[in-house]
Amino acid sequence: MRLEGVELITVTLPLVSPFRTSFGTQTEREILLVRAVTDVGEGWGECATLLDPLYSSEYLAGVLDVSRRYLVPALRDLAGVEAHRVAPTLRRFQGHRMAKGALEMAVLDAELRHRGVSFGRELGAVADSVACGVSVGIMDSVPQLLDAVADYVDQGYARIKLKIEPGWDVEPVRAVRERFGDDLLLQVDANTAYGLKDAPHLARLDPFGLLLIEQPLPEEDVRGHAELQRRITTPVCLDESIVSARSAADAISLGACQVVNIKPGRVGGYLEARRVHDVCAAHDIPVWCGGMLESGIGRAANLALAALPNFTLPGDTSASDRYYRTDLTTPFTLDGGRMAVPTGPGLGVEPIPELLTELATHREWIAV
Ligand code: OSB
Ligand code: MG
Repeated sequence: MRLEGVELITVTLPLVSPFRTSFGTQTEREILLVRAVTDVGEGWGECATLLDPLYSSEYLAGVLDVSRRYLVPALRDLAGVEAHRVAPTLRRFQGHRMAKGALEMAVLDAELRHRGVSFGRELGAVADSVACGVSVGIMDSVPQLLDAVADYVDQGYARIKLKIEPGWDVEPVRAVRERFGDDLLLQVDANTAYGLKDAPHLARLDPFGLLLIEQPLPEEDVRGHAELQRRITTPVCLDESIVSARSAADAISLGACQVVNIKPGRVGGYLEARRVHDVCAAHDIPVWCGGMLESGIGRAANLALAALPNFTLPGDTSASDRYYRTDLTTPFTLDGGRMAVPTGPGLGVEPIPELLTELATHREWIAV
């Protein structure tokens, strides 16, 4: 397969409601799509990066810069481009996993479409649908939160994740438990907002029977998570700290997590995400698929990944209408709390061309 060039396309989509986390409030999503053009056809990727470096060190303008300056040119050295050669070829450039992952995804999509194989089949999916959860942002008041959760529960979401931060943790969790009962699958995500000094406070979440607490401490504080886990009974789950299969193995060996959130962009792509899955499975550590407010392009691939056998907890793979009034693909919908894994070649979906023409804020062709 020969790579002829890559188009980087940005699209700004308004979110149906503001999404507040401990690191900021988003009212829209600047989506970066990658279109790989090869001699055997096209493929699509979606980059996980946010606009600003608040969740990870990557940011949209940085991804565009490193892609045009280093990553895409490096793929010129490949005689034949194959998805499994992309990560090794880009390895000498440090970091920039989300940028690399999006390129690999686009090349993989092109390759799989050509071979007539779906992402799910290629990655090792064992289910044709997956249970879906939803990530609920920090709200201005508890009544407002309860209304939002009630709406998601009515829609059938199989699990609720509450974003927390100091000042918005025990009370919202208590209120949701009181209103919806102990059977609701419930978990929280702090996005690094606490310190080890907060262990006694976080232990106050213990009585609520949460599935897990996600990334309470800073990204690099893996040992801190291990220490915290000795002081609280809620299982610790890592998100930001897990950047590769190796870092997952290290965190598990240290006792820093009992559960892992796998986001393909954060670990450099779907092929590494599968290795994270395999490492966790070998250690009996359950995983679930995180989300980065993706459009239907990223969602399609995330659903394929979430169908692997060790994805035993519902993920943040929510329906299109939880994020956007108009998705870039045919919308994904919930059916009994589950979503179908796409079965067509490659991702099984593509961006609606007229929507891209109408909504693209930047289009850049990089010839190879
Ligand atoms: O920490 O999981 C996170 C969104 C953006 C950045 C980080 C996170 C999130 C979410 C939303 O929680 C997940 C989704 O529904 O896509
Ligand atoms: Mg998270």
